[in-house]
Amino acid sequence: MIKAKVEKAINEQIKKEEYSSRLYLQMASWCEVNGFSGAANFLYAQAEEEREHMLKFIHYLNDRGGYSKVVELEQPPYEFKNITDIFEQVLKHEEFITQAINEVYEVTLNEKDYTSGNFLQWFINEQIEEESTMSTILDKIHLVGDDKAGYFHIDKELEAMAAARPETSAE
Ligand code: OFO
Repeated sequence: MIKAKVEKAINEQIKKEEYSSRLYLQMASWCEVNGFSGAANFLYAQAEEEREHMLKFIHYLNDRGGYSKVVELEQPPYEFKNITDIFEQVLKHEEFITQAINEVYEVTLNEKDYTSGNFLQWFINEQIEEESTMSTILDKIHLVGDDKAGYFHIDKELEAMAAARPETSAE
């Protein structure tokens, strides 16, 4: 049976992963209506991936004898200045998620729940990758220029990145 503190921490993380999914979904919708189909595809796929992360936590907690709960979520922002603004917010959010996962990991160590700690390793590695992807995208945006021509190029790049995305391994 999973310890109460670990169960609580994982339930809080389930909420954060679901929020991430909704945040990226909202951003994808903004990109879609503003003519950035590549960025939209990339963010729709990212929203899907976050949902997979949420499910991974849900199944794990239930399998360990806990009970996963889905709770009310706050409304994500829906007004954005431009693509730069969106990806700056994505990177900031991913940094927040990394911190949150580290905190869950700390709870597992304090509770001597090494199985859950081991489970969390996958997410720790995943966060390295996600932060690096988002900061590379931001670097490219700054490189091509934060103007219409630059956004046109970056949208093409994001289209290619969305098409080349590996299938999510968060089963
Ligand atoms: Fe973007 O990360 Fe989930 O965990």
